Amino acid sequence: MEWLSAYSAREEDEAMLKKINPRAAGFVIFLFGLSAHAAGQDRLTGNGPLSSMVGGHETGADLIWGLPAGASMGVSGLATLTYRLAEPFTLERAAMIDSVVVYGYQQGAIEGPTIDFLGVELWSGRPGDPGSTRILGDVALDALTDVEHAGAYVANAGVRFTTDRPVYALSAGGLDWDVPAGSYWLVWTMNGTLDGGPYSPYLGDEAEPRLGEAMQRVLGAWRPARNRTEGGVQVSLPFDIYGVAPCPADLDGDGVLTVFDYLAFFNAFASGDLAADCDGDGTLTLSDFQCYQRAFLEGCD
Ligand SMILES: [Ca+2]
Ligand SMILES: [Ca+2]
Repeated sequence: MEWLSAYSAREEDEAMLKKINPRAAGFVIFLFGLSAHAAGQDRLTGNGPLSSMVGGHETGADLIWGLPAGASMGVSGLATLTYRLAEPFTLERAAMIDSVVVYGYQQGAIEGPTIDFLGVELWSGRPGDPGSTRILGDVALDALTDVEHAGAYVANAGVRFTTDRPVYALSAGGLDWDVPAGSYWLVWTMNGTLDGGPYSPYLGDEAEPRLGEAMQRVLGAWRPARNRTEGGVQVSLPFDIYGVAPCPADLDGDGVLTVFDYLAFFNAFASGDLAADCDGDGTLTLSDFQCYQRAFLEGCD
């Protein structure tokens, strides 16, 4: 199967895809299906990628800038001041959410992680809106089960060498949140042992932040999470949600797997619809064909 690995790079995937007509793509799916292996926890949804400057730091780590120059580098989620952060997400299919991962940093955490508390909740709508309520979880309870360096540093715009703001991936595991398909909001709050923050970095490229819908609760009131304390733009915060969808390949939602699910996948892929982003990396590549074929073969739990 050496020829398969030759097509592992994303650019090559895309170059190859341009040459594939739908009939040939079906054949490719068949071939890739043979090499599929069973998957465990799937990334159900999320926001990202965490860094668009992969390897952009002088150490070779990934880089995240506060943008534009002079803006805040992150958004505070400090639990002791009852700050909270929130991001919306949609589940296309019913799922059991096992864990959520959010990202945080504190300036000066050069000897290891200093964030030691993570509270998470699932909300029915945008926090602060009339009718939006907490469904599951409790931000007052510590749900932090794992802290890992995310391989990225936050820095001021244009700076590539500072290492005093390492970004940590904060996991809240073992949630067992059983939720139907629908739209939700993830709410979280953090504490750390250093002064200042913890802050969540926000998404962006080398020039500007990615506009988003993130919310921040400050002094008891929800407001848009922004890249400046005063003014600025509403940003987008990185997070990942992992779990198991009992019938992940059922794209038309009728509860069984048929050729129409394949057609739905092809149509979504052909039209650039991220419903076909089976591996959840935010782009449509050959990897998504492999992922979908695997999901189809695994069927419904
Ligand atoms: Ca179906
Ligand atoms: Ca993908």
